[in-house]
Amino acid sequence: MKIEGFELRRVGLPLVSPFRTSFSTQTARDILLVKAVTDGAEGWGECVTLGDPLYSPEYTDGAADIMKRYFIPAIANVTDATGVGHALHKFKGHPMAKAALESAVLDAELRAEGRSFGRELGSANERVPCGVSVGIMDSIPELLDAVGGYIDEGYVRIKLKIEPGWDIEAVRAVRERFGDDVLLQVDANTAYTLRDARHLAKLDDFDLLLIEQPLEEEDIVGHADLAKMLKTPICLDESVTSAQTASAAIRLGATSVINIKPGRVGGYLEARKIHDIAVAAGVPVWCGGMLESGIGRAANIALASLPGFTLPGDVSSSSRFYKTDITEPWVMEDGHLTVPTGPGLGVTPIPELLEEFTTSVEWIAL
Ligand code: OSB
Ligand code: MG
Repeated sequence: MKIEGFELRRVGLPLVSPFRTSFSTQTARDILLVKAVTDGAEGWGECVTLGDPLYSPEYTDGAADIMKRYFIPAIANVTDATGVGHALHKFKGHPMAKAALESAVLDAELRAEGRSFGRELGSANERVPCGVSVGIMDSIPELLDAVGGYIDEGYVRIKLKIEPGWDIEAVRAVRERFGDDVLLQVDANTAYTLRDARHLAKLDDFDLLLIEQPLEEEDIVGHADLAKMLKTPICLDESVTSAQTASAAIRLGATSVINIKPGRVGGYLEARKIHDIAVAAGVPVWCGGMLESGIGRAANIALASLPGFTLPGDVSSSSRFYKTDITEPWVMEDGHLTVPTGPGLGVTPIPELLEEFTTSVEWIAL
């Protein structure tokens, strides 16, 4: 396969409601879409960076810059998706930018060969269960309304974003209203320190599936210490940036569940590696999300259908975040989404919608 060039396109999508986490409040998504044009087929990748470096060090303008300045020139002679990772390995960091390019090339390769993402990655299920990530709200009644709405829609697992001042009482209120059968977990996005261990141990009363990333990204040993003080299982998100850090975190006892986000670890091929390592270690995994459009969502659904993904992921309907998606919308049925089986991602942007939401386009010829 010969790569002829890449189109970098920015797409602005308003969110259906503000999404507040311990690190920011988002009201819209400024998506960087990558299209690989090859002599075989075209392929799509979604760069999952946020606009500001508040979740991880990457941010969208920086990702576009490094793609143009370093990554795209470095993959000019690459002939398949595995070659992308090899050619970019020497460059430090920027996993989300690397992942977007690799995904676009992988999609082009698979479309040209008529194979699906799911088949390529090792899909074991035709459908995946859907979880939903619920932002921090202004009040408990507002939270209960939101959670009730998601449960009515059929989501099989609820994740509450937490931060100091919005944690124990929020969880207690949701348990009291919706009962003990709801699969419930929390995500702190690094908002606590080890000094909060006794406070966080109060979550042990609520039979949570897990607490996601309570401490700082670099603090693997702190998470291992915290794990000894909590009954609630610890699940790392931000800290797991590669198969290597995943192995280290498992070995140190810092994580007993892993959130696999393909962008955060440099792509779907590295994500599969982490899945394989976790399965070998008996560690359950689930697929994280980054408010993806229909493009990134398609790939995540395929990944989430691998056998080790035994917990519901942050894999939701398009309508969770967007009134209008740029692909055919992903619609949950009976709490599940169906894994796409068409060539590559199995979906493409709808040209009129893509046009409508595009804010800029650049073509980089190779
Ligand atoms: O920590 O999982 C996270 C969104 C942006 C950045 C970080 C996170 C999230 C989510 C949303 O929780 C998950 C989704 O896309 O459904
Ligand atoms: Mg998280």
